[in-house]
Amino acid sequence: MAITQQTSPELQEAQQYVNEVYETVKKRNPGESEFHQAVKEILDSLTPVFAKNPKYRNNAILERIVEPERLITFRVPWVDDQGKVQVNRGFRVQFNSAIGPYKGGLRFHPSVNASIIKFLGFEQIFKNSLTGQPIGGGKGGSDFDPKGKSDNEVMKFTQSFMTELSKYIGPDTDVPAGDIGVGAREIGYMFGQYKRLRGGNEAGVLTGKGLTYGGSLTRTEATGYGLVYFTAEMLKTKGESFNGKTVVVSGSGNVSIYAIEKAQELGAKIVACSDSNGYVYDKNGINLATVKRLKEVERKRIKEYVTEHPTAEYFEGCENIWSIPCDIALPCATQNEINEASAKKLVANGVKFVAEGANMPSTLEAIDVYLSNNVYFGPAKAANAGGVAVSALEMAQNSARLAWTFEEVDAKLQTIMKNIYNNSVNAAAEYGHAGNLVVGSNIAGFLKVADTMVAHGVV
Ligand code: NDP
Ligand code: 2IT
Repeated sequence: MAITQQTSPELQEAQQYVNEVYETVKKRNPGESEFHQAVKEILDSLTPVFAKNPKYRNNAILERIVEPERLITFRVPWVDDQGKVQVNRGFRVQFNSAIGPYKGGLRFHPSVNASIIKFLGFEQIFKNSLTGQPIGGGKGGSDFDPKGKSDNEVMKFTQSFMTELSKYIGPDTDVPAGDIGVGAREIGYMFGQYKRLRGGNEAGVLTGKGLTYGGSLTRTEATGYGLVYFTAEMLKTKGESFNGKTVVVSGSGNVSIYAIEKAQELGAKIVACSDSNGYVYDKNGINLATVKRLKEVERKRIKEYVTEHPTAEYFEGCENIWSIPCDIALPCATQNEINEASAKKLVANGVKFVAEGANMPSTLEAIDVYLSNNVYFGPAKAANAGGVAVSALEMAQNSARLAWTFEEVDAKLQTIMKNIYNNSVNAAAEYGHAGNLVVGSNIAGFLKVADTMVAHGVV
């Protein structure tokens, strides 16, 4: 991504240094394209920091930060409903603990491998730093596919997964949560198994818990609401608001549903959402109650939506959702769901704002298309940080053994999203890239972790 213009010898030297580190990452982590992509985006953004502050280079912060403190992989054997033994692979990357316990979700999806877990864990370091909360970066998951599995099979798998994972986590060391394929049901089974193994009630070991056993109000809504709060700040900067805007939201899971809910509340019309099979276009505006029932209660496919809303249309495949004209695009499904061609379609149809609810949903080429076409772009690390921010608030409530109201947590979430936005805007301006939230959020997230690593010495 050609973010940095080489205008001074210091910048050129910094760019060369960053390129060398990036080449080493590629060599050390062969074939891990998603991890390479996440590292490239951040390293390019950090070039102005290295040009200005030699202390980070002198302390080899970059060389250290791209290497996980630890990557754990493990066998997850379980017995399916037919009595057959199944084997999945489990992961936990404990990437960086400079500013707090490792914190990050667990993803259950057949595509999960070391590259996916490392890209997510690496991004989480900077995202968590941006929240202003004391949390380090981690991520985990498995190539287990919850789709089509019975409740009993999901329970058997998650119990086996937790039996091994429990050796490495704890309220002050590493605190997992949900991500794709891991919601309230899975967190419940995992918490039950952890409690059984440990014999105590360490509420703060997982977040996203149910409200009856230490969960925080607003955590379910936090990522989607936070995304909309962040996007509202972007709109405000340009003298606009959600009111009357046409919005496309991809996905129909946790992040999408609550992004749709808050954007609708602010007066926007959401005309499309999707799942991994295809997308629904409803020119009258998506009926969220139907999506919630189909996805949260019945665990059905999004194509069922059109049987209840015959004026809506269903299209197989995900890519063409980005050819629907809109003012605001909120990708909330998965990594690399918007490529260069899709970004060009969005631009051709007049999109003005793109903000990422999913992690790394835009390819590097897609980001270049936004930046060079005056689309105001809110990158994932900043825009979707509301989920993990409220997870940190859940940990705080668990430590204090009390529970805040929905309004209290929601108010804190709004403040956090505003702070992330302002800190990103300010860092971008300070380092010569005014208006570029990719550069701004990467630098703002990096500095706090890097300064702490310098303070801690070579560890
Ligand atoms: P869910 O499992 O609740 O929903 C995921 C949604 O994305 C589903 O609609 C799913 O469709 C769709 N999807 C998943 N994989 C693909 C794929 N390969 N191609 C197309 N669509 C796909 O997960 P979340 O809503 O929690 O997560 C969505 C994104 O947000 C992820 O990138 C996650 O990392 C990120 N995120 C989540 C946070 C959270 O708090 N949950 C916090 C910050 C970011 P289907 O049902 O067909 O699989
Ligand atoms: O990507 C993410 O930030 C999450 N899946 C949420 C992590 C968390 O610990 O709440």
